[in-house]
Amino acid sequence: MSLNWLEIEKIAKEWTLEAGEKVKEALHNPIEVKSKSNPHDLVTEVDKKTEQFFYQKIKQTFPDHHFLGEEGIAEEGILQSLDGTVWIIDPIDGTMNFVHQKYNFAISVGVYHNGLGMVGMIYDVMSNEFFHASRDNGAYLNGEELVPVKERVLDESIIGVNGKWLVEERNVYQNPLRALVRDVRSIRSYGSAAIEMAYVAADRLDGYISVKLSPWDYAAALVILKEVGCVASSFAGNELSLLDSGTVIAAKPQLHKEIISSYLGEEF
Ligand code: 2AM
Ligand code: CA
Ligand code: CA
Ligand code: CA
Repeated sequence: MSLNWLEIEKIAKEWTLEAGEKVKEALHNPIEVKSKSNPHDLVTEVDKKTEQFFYQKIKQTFPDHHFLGEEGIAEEGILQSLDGTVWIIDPIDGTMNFVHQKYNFAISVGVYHNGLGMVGMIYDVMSNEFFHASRDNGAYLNGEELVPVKERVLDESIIGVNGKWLVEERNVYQNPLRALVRDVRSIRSYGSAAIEMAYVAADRLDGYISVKLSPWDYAAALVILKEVGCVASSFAGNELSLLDSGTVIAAKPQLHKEIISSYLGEEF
């Protein structure tokens, strides 16, 4: 990795820690909450301010870099291409947890160059766990290197999945997900896709599944997962798009293959 990328990684880390401090401070005051696409899809002033913080830092420091964030702060609007250097940021992943629990939420920062994941950071703000990786340079949790993951068979695996999807009758994946949940050892629902994927990388979960995520939910996680030998794709096994939303399965490679071939891989 060239010096340039080490610099970017260092700066990204500083900004992410600084943003985390601001988010922690914001929890001392009442937080205004609004709904977005549906009553359960929440956003707060803190989400927007945090995204604004990154956008301003990036524009000041790297005027030629591009920006994609969940809350649409960038004046360029929606990103059309992955050419050049692109920062893909979820200012708060797990907003419902942020609002209700004041715990279990993360800042997720991915830096891509011509579509390749170069740097990924997931900062679990309240538990002070900082996951980061840079391309071909390993993945780390609070500075300690994460080891390449070891496989676990499906019936001894714990996967992250949102239990709500198992009872939503209109969800086309309801039955395959129920079958999967029946067959694994157990499931967990932490409510932050970024944290759950970081947990896969750290061997706390064996896999994570979501019926709908967007690039800012997984941009950082993809960089981290790759460094420990995990894989991520759509349910159909296709590469995840950084410009579009869709299904996501992130897991240890053998488990990933098995879940796709035995449960999720067919077209629904
Ligand atoms: P968010 O908190 O940044 O919105 C919750 O199960 C996980 O799914 C969170 O990581 C959440 O990210 C993500 N998610 C993606 N799209 C969502 C949506 N439309 N509504 C709620 N959570 C969503
Ligand atoms: Ca959101
Ligand atoms: Ca998110
Ligand atoms: Ca978010």
